[in-house]
Amino acid sequence: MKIKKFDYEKAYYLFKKIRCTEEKIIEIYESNIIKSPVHLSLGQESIAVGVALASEKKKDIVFSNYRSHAHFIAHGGNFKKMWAELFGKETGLSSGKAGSMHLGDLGINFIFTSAIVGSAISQAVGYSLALKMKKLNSKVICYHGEGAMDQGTFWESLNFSALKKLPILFVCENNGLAIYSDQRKRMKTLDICKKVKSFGVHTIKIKDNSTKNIFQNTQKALQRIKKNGQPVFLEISTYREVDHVGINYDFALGYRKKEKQKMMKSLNELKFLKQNTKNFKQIEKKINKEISDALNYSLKSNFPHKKCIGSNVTKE
Ligand SMILES: Cc1ncc(C[n+]2csc(CCOP(=O)(O)OP(=O)(O)O)c2C)c(N)n1
Repeated sequence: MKIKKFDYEKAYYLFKKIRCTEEKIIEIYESNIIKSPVHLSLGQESIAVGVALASEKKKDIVFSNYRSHAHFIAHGGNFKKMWAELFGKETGLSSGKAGSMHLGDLGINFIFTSAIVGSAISQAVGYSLALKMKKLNSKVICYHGEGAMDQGTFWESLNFSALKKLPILFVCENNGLAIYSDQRKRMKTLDICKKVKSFGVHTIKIKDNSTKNIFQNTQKALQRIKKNGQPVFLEISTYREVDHVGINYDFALGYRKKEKQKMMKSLNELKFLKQNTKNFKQIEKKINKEISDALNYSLKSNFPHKKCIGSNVTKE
């Protein structure tokens, strides 16, 4: 695996594209043009960007979950088709029948996601077993929340990956919340890495929101996997800015306080990346064009014909 240098321009481009995409979703959501619930990644972008930049595009296999816009964009999924999928159009990733919670693009090995918490973890481990058995020189990257670790399947899968020495990177995005339930109300032991280590898996914990730090640690983790073919677990502390599902702030619900410093983390990181990017104006222009092209494409596309509902047929 070639050692890569952190590329500020690429990081700014991806980070800004994720934020602009989700801000556009918020802007138009009330018009009902988006046909599915959305789980936004605002606040968590640095993880997707750092991990994706360190990964080997089209070689690594990516498993994500219903909160996948950031992962999908950072790993280079088909952007127009993603938008068309949100609009429920036949040109979408799943012909408009799956929506935001089920994104996927096999062209970049981004496996279709699911709303069932933790379901992708055992699939990801299974995929890494197949890679090993077929002696394919590739790795699996599996994004999940700390809430998914409340599922037994996580621990069974982790144990199996350690036992069989599988080439898989677990990326735990720890935002401390499972819907409205705080990690402290769900776990007796909060030290996630300590628990994972006891299964014989190497762990790396990242507490800050630095895209560069996440990139460097992911690169280290992937090199380690490549060298000794054993799983690595990355836990990254992060912050979810808006409601679990939907576009609104949820502080009025009273289960968490609005913490200004945490709310600003992502925007401060974006500012930092911009300060280190010479061509930021060109990049912003490019992103605006990509978004307006994707919106036009999706608006002009047709809804799937009703004969196609409930079948694999995508065209009438
Ligand atoms: C098997 C299953 N149990 C419960 C749910 C309801 N549910 C949806 S999201 C969620 C919280 C998951 O939290 P986490 O894994 O930390 O991810 P985050 O939403 O914070 O990104 C739960 C319990 C579900 N979708 N699937």
